[in-house]
Amino acid sequence: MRKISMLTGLMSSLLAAPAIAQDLEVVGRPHQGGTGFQPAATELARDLQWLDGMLLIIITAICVFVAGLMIYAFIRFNRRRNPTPASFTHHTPIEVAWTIVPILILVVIGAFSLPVLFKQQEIPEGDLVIKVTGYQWYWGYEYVGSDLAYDGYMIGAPATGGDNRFNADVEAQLVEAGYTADEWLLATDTAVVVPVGATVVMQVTGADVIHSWTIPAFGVKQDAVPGRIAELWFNAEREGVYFGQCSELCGISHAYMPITVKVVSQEVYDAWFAAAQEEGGYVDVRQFLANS
Ligand SMILES: [Cu+2]
Repeated sequence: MRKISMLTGLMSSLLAAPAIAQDLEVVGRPHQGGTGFQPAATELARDLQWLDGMLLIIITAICVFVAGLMIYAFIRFNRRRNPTPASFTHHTPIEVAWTIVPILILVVIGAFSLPVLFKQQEIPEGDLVIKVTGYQWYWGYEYVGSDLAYDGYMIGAPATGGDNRFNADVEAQLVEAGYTADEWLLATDTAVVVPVGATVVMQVTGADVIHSWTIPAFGVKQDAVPGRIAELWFNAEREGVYFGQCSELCGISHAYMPITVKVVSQEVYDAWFAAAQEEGGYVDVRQFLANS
């Protein structure tokens, strides 16, 4: 009997906190020595990565072909093997071929890349609209249609009591917030929190100079230009933590204004959003789940 109650107790505690943000897997982050893409978490990112792979095949074939022709010419037509060179200057069929073939290659590339570009640039109706403003050197977020607004600073930035350098205190703050020491320069004190499977539209602008908001695993990047609103959209398919960094040189602390996005289940998002609204600002997802 006791065993059963222990089991049910364990079960209910497991069920009560199935998605503690502490357990939110860090999905989108760079890796030491990594050369490939971060795992694609949106259709846009998958499309981009597929296109990259396809282009790599085409350019590799072209490089091999051109290098092969050159090696053949070096060997077949060097002064020793070919002491009296031909003296013609034009060869119409070859000239037509080397004009038409590259055009065809570009048309094929365009036929595959333009739809990918249009998919990024045609902004759908958002289930959630967030305005993001780049400042020297942090990001401000406003959940459009609500009062919820907060800023996101790098953990270790002056606003969090640091001086943009790594030290034991910064490490303690990172661990306290559920990150690891090597996520310094990526982790922020607040995060953009969005539901999984929702179409999120980001309205991107800058307050002082041009910044750029990006999440590589989502396949999105948009310049934040003062006086203009640009939009990007994504629909994250996987719960987790995703990192990005300001991608437009914006001043001395450009390297210290990263971006953190936490993708959570719709239920967690709804509860978090209500709590954050009540609180009048950002609520830490992990602490929120631990306390609820
Ligand atoms: Cu920047």
